[in-house]
Amino acid sequence: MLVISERINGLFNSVGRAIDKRDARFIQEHASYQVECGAQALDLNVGPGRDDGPAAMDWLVRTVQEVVDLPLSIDTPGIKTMTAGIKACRNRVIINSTTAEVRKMQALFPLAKEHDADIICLTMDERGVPNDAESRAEMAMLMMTTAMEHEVMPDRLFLDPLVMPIKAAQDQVMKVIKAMELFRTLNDPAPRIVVGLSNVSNGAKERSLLNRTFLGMLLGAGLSAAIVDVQDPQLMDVIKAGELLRAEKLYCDDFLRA
Ligand code: THG
Repeated sequence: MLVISERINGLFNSVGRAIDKRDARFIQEHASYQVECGAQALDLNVGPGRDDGPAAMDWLVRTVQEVVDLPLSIDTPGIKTMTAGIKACRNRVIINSTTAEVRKMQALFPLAKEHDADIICLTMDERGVPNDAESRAEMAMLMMTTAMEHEVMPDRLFLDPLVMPIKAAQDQVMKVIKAMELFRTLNDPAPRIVVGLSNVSNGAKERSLLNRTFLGMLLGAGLSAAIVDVQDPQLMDVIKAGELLRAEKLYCDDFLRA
């Protein structure tokens, strides 16, 4: 499973402040720490509601890639901010993300093609996130076919069924699992699937417990990648155990340290 760190995100106050002050040292230490914790890619998000989005993302990408060689997941809904991030990026790029909105697909699939990037496809459109699994699968299919029209092959996509907070939408949690089952029938080999795991526990108590329990369920349903809190050691242990149970890693008694 591809482990993507969620932590280089302006939503976190310390990171938001560091981006505002262009504090390269803070960001670089924080980014290196994500790698030490086991991150295999870093999600970069400058945070919502800033008027310097493209400049901030350009700076963030340049600053992080001075110390980290991993793929960078450029996380923004803004097409200008996305373009600035991709242009600055010498590491491998994951575009996070397009939606099923025509305007976004027309802008972002050509960028994915041009920069040989992976791209995350959120199963939502201008009307928002559908509240059933079938509509999510329909949108996934639309994004897969539109991507192919732009010569972006299915193996470059990650489908994202959009995890909702259990506190606000408890009935949506199992629909994500259902959507994943449908996604896996859309292509052969099955499309890759990614989630933002911590969404599920947003505003809830016992966040780590909810996150890691849900992660176990998602691993059983065929998850390929996840944006997670790599600074949570118990969560990272669930990933290691899950990789063994899915026979992606060879069993040994010392598997937590191996
Ligand atoms: N899918 C994709 N990308 C995503 C998401 C997704 N990117 C963003 C998000 N969801 C995944 N990343 C996070 C990052 C932080 C939190 C949750 C998901 C989080 N942050 C604290 C909070 O809001 O309570 C921040 C507060 C703090 O601790 O300072 O929970 O679904 N493709």
